[in-house]
Formats: sequence, C-alpha cells, structure tokens
Amino acid sequence: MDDQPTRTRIVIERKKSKLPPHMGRIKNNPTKYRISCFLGTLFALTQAAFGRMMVSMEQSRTLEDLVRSIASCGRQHIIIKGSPDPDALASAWALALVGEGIGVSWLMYIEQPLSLSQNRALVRALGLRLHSIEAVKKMARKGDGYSIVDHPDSTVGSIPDWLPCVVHIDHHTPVAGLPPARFRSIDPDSGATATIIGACIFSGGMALKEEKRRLLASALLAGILTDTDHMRLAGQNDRRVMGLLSQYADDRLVRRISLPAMSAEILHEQEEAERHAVVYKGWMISGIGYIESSTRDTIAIVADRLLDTHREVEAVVVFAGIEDSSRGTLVLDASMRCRDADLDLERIIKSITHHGGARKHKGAFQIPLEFLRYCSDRKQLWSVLEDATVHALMMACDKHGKKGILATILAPLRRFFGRWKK
Ligand SMILES: [Mn+2]
Repeated sequence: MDDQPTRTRIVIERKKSKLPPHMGRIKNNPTKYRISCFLGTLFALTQAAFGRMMVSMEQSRTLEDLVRSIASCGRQHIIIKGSPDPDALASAWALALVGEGIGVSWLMYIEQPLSLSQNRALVRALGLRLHSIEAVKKMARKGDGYSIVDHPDSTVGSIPDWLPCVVHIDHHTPVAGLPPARFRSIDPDSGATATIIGACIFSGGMALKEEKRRLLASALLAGILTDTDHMRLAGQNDRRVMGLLSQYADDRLVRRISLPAMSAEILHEQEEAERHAVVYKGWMISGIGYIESSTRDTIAIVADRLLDTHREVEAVVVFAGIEDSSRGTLVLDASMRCRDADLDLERIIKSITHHGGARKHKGAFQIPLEFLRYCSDRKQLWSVLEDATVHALMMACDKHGKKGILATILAPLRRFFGRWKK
C-alpha cells in the first residue's frame, strides 16, 4: 500500500529572485503584466485551497484508514517509546483491538519499565503482556509492521531497518524528518493521544464486545484525564471525546487507574524538591537526586504539585538521576511544567537537548549517561549533574523565558505593534 501523505503545512514560498527575462518584457506591457499577475494569484489561491483540503482530509482520517493500514501488515508490533502512562497504554491497546478485529495479531513493547501503581493497575485491568523493546528484533518477521503511540518521534533504534511503520499517532509537538508511516495523525491540539484514537474508534463505530468496549472506553478516558490534569488542561477535542467515552466507561475503574496514588514517597520527594529548589526569573528548578526507575514518574507528579502549590512561579522543572539496577543504566530525567500555554517548552527543551519533547504546559527530556554510571563517587557525580542541569536551564530561561533576554527585547516591539493593531 502507498504511504499516506504526512500532515502538511501550507507554505507559500516567496522567492526574492530577479524577474526572468520574459517577465521583464511582460512588465513593460501593462495589460500582459496584469493578466500574468491575475493568473499568478489564481494559481497561488488554488494551491492554498488544495493544501487546505489536504489538511482537512488528514484531520478527518477515519477508522477505515486506520483499519486499512493495520490490515497491511501480518503482525503489529506496538511500541511505547515514552513513559508507559495511562495515555500510552490505553492508546496502544486500542490499536491492538483494531488489529484483533480484522485478525491481525499483536505484541506490545516498552522502552522504559512501568512506574507508579495506577499504571500497573491499568496493565492488570487490561491483561496486557509487555515485552522489553529489545525483543522486537527476535519477534519481527517479514510482512510485519510497527506502530508508535504517544511519542513525537517514530524512529526506533533497536528494531530491524526493514520493519515498516504502519501507524504513528501522537499529540506532542511534531518533529521533522520522520520516516514514512502508512497512517499518521499528529494533533498537538489534542490533550492526549487517547483523544485522537478515541475519536477515531468511538465516532467511527467500531464493533466491539460489550466488556471490551467498557474496558477500552475506561482506559482511554483515564488516559485523557491523566494527560489533561483531570480536565484542567482539556481542550474542545478532549471534552467532546470524553463525552463520547463516558457513555461506555466504568467510573470506578476510571478512578482507580487515573488518580495518582498520593504516597508518602511523593510527599517526601516534594519536600526534597522544595528544599533544593533554585528560583530563577520565575522558574523553579529542582534536582531531587537519584531515584529508581520503577518510581520514575514521581518527578512528573512532583512537578505538577509544585506548580500547583507555588502560584508565584511561571514554570517548574524537576529532575533526577534515574537508575535501573536490572539493566545497569543511568539517565538524567527532567519534567517541565508551565502555567502559560505561550511558553514554548518544545523550543526550550530543544535548546538543551534533542532527547525530549513537549506539548502545551508539559515537557520532558532524558539524557542518557551511559558512561558516567561507572563513576564511584556518586555524591560528586550528582553535584556535577545538578550544577550542569541548573545552568543549562538558567541559560534556556534567559533565552526563551518570559523574563529572558528575547522577551525583554521583544516586549517593547510587541507593545508598539500591538498599539497599531488596535
Ligand atoms: Mn500523552
């Protein structure tokens, strides 16, 4: 099957090149010049209209397209690249069910181990068997394909080169240069990937057994609730899809799998974060030391809570050294939260590292520290990591923050042009 067109942006190029010789001649003839201008405008308008049509076609992708893409592979390898949170798990299972409905079997893989009790509860409730990402190499056969949910980057390093990407669905800020996918839907206006998939499946009227439908609606709803901070950040799409899902979902199950368990550990980490926080130009930056990868999501919850508690700051960054003792890995993981949707977290993160991404209000980056895990003085290593991270963030704040250099230079210009707009 042909590759589906990727999400297109309408770009009308304005070239500053000199007029070609024949245009020079036309310019000397006013009537011909006017006709050529008119034809040029007509051509540009047609192009723009066609582009817009392509975009709206993309947005109205139906269940049929999704089914066709999954049907094109013998077996679906569904990969969760980011944190296996309720949004990613529910979305991945939704793709599995779409495949199951047409006889395409599936396997599910995770790059990071499960963290937090509600994620484990969701995996149990759905009866999911999760494999480690390294297993794809062994399991993939010719004719299979892989799917990515809830991650802006559809490339996966540890899979065979010949394995095609059949589905890529996400709600983070899109990244450039992705490999082709047979079905791709990237919508940063949706608060969760579960919103995009939920709309596709539940307004598309996919046939599902009652029990599976109840479970899927509950899981997707929990995914949307978790990613939108219990609707605080929900947009129009999210609310519409939540309305659809709530007709089938089981309230008690949704509560169980979407409420962050308020453990003593989280409260302790929050206190730690407050004690070590550096406040710089409205940003609260805090490193909480080393934590085990099974409790990795703590930093995201602590970041949420700090932004909630400290109303005076515009952004919060909580970071930690994440250790996985079974794999022997060490990763610097940071969670960013901001109050104002205008603060471009994607740009801020990309100014620090390419290992991360963001959407409105939330972002994260992970820097692998492969070699540094051999450092025997862990205390000293942490103080180096803390120093480097805090300084990198301060520089990013200077450049892109609301009280940073760019904002200070641009503010009078904005005010000046704002006056003219009125
Ligand atoms: Mn998500």
